[in-house]
Amino acid sequence: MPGFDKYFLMKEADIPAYIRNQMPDYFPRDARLAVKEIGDGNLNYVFRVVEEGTGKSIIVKQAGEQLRISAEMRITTDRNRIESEILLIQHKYAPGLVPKIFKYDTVMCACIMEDLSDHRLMRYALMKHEVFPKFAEDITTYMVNTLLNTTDVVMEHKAKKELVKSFINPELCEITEDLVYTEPYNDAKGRNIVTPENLEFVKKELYTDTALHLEIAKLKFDFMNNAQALLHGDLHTGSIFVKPDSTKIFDPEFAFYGPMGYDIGNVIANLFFAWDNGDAAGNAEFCNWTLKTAVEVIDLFKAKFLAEYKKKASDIMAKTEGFAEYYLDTIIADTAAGAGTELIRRTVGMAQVKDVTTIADRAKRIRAERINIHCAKDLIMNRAKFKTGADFTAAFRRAIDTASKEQI
Ligand code: SR1
Ligand code: MG
Repeated sequence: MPGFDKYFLMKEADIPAYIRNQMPDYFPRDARLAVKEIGDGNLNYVFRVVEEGTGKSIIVKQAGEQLRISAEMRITTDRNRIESEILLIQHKYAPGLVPKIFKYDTVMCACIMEDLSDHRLMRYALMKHEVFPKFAEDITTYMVNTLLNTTDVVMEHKAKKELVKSFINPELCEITEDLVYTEPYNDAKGRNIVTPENLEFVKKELYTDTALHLEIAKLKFDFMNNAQALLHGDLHTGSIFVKPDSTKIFDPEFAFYGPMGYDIGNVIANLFFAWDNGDAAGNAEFCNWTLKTAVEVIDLFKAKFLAEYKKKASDIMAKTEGFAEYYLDTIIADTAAGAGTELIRRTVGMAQVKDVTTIADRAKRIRAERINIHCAKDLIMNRAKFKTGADFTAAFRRAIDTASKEQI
């Protein structure tokens, strides 16, 4: 039996002994444990362990050295430490909105955490056109609390710099720098996935638009250099579990110090992907909910952020009259850009979203992709003009109008 004192990639059969090694008291000594690998992401292995008879359960998540999405891509297994440590911090700032971490193990690069199988992955629930009335409230509480509390506005500056240090995440950031801020505009590594019917459109709108390239270059360098807040770093609807009365945000292995609009923009873009799927199915009621929710996410974030800022700001200059509003304005502009870059990279890049890729009708899929790209360019090129939730959905509606007039 392995001693778990040297890293190896575990299989289902290794997990009962691993749990007994790490958490000997969690299950009775004679418990019969059923294990199933349930990982659905691009990177890691996730094992669900259930005690036969009682149904008591737990999750083991292990980082592999090779990525699931591509065996040629290798990234540090230290990402599991980053994920575990940020979840412990976020649990302090946003209790109830992240899974509980029981233990993490830097040898096997694995963490043991709360099983949230009574929740559903938000992307899949949205693809069934289910709505979650509490989502805007919960996600904005999570974002305001985890982001604002880790900035220089609130934190003592030397303590914040220590956090910046411990969340330096070069390899996962490089994935984002490549997949979000580079390849969608030039296919530099030949990894883009472009729907053939949209190839000419993508060449014109993305590969040869030099004004767009300049704005993306500015955003890429801001992403790499603006250590504003401790981000989740990959806040799409596949990183969120939901049930009607609960929201849990997980999988923050891309965490690092960056511009908070990156996280907020990801949430908005993924609501737009849900709209794409609902539109292709002709579900107007669901589509209205996605846009209403996008409006609420921006407007609630702004209101909660300002209220919390007034209570929590500790830096004497950050308390200068007008600074909070100025700072928030820059965050909303970054949010527009973050939504735009996510819309583009999930439409033409290597890592796409099932909301769009499962649209079976070709014409509807082409239309959805064009809506995303038109909206994205508006959000990026005019980012300083975006102030309210309604501004974001107005851009999306303009994109629908533009795409509807195009020949497909
Ligand atoms: C190579 S990893 C591809 C994507 O999956 C993750 O969830 C991130 O979004 C990353 O960009
Ligand atoms: Mg993930």
